Amino acid sequence: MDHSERIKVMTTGNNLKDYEEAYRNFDWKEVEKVFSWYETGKVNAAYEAIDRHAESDRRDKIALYYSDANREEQYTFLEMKEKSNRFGNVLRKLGIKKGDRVFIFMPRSPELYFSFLGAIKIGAVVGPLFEAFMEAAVRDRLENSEAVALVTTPQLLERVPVKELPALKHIILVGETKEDLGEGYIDFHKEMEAASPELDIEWVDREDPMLIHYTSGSTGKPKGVLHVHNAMIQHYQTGKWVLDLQEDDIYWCTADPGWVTGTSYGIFAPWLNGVTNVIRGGRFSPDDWYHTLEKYGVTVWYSAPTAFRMLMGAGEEVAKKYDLSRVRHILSVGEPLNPEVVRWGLKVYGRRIHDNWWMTETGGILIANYPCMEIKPGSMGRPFPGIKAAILDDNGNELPPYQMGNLAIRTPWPSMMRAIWKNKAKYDEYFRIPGWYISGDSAYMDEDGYFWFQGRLDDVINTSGERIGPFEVESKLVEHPAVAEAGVIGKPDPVRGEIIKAFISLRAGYEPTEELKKEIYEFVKKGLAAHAAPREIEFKDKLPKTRSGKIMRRVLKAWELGLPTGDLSTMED
Ligand code: 6R9
Repeated sequence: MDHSERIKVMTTGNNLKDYEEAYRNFDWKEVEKVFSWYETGKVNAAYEAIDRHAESDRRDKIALYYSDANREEQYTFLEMKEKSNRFGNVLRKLGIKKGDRVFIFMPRSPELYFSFLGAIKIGAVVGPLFEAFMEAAVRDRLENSEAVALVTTPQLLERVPVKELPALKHIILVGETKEDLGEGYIDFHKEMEAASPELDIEWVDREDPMLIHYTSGSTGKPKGVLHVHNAMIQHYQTGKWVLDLQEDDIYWCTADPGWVTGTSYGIFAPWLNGVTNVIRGGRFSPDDWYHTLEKYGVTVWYSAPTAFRMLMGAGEEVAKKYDLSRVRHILSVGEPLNPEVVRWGLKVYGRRIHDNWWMTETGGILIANYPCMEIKPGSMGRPFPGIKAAILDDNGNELPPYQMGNLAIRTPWPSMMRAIWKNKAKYDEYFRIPGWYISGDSAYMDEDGYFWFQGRLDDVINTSGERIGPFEVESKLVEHPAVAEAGVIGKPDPVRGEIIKAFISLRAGYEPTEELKKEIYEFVKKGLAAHAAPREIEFKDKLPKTRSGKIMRRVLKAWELGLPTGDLSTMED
């Protein structure tokens, strides 16, 4: 059986054997043959995602349906090619070249996607940032990456401390500005109009950098996870076998490109597969989302447990108001997907929600429930063909079924991160057991080879699918004049997965009042990001600490959950 036939086998029918056969016979090299660069040796992921289709029968096919409260637009593959070409030329005119970091800090809009693709086309390294970030978060990321250009809006510019960022030379503003901002500021629309729709693509090496996503660890500042053009191999194939993308699909991934899901599966997977992609801007509301599904006739829908739980919370009646009959396949990532949500989805949407597992660092889906197999609600599924997953003990020994340990992946795979920006030591930590990538998640495998998530092994908090490093929040908290010390944990929450809870000891002279809690909450919200602000605050006279002075978040968590505190031998008196 050749490779393309196997593709068919994975996506249709309902047969575990299809998966097992694909798993046995799979070879990433076969996937490469889909792309022109297999023959030319010249690669550019944005070319493969857009131009390849614009130069084929798909040229007039809708690539992007964009809408928000004020806009409703559509673009064909040919139009996407020309728009991104124009933006590539805008950057080139500024002298931006291969390897330069170009960051994008703005809400979802067609301009965001033109910028993203255009920057990649000239070989720049793109860094997308959530619009929710406040000044400190923006500064850390632009500083660490030494970004030379930033695409943003006049409104968000207030949160960019331009004077503190010597490397940042160009700011491209999308939207009207009241006054002329002077040197270094460029008007996006004016420049786009003046630019040519033809572009000499920067052909790069498959291992050349393409994308940085910042993500949180348990200590220190956020880490810049670097991905290369080669990742598209994985985006393409997981798009076929996990998202089940087919020619006539209307696909909607609800994630923002500030999150890796919004790039790997909000940009690359659908477009590499030549599929029509829906982008809905604005905030979540059940009516808005169901309306979006109905209006575009979405067939494949990729979202996250938090959203599904909120939809469940809104009730069946809301869903019943809309025609969701076109939806064929539903997927979820980001946190554990509760079996209850899967059952509810089956009842209300008539479809099972397919959970899958991966991380910013892995670049693409590694473990999934496939459309060709029965899913086990509560399980993340089985490894993607070409991927070996295992549960290891701390010495790197593979553990038998049902034993909990480190969820690990055999290295390498196409979309694996290639570096943590300017932090080799952090990068190496993931690969401390030779031949393996250590995820930081704990899990077990059952006798059928399905993986079951158990928890994070570090203190990283997962609130509404977003990774928050407790250290970043604690650092912000102690900037508040009333806060002496702070320890931050994730507290289980039925809708958000976890919420951020802060334990705070106050400086002398401050009273532990409700007003102060509100004030501290607002302080973090304004200084860092709304999603990083502690929804719960508890004042303590003293925080549990190790003798070396580290706040013992594990003890705070045990207190919170009423669990035994475990080994306290390292705790100070
Ligand atoms: C894509 C993405 C990664 C962390 C990961 C794990 C958690 C992701 C999950 C899941 C349980 C799933 N996670 N998928 N936990 N079941 N299906 O989410 O990337 O933001 O880097 O988060 O999210 O803890 O280690 P990222």
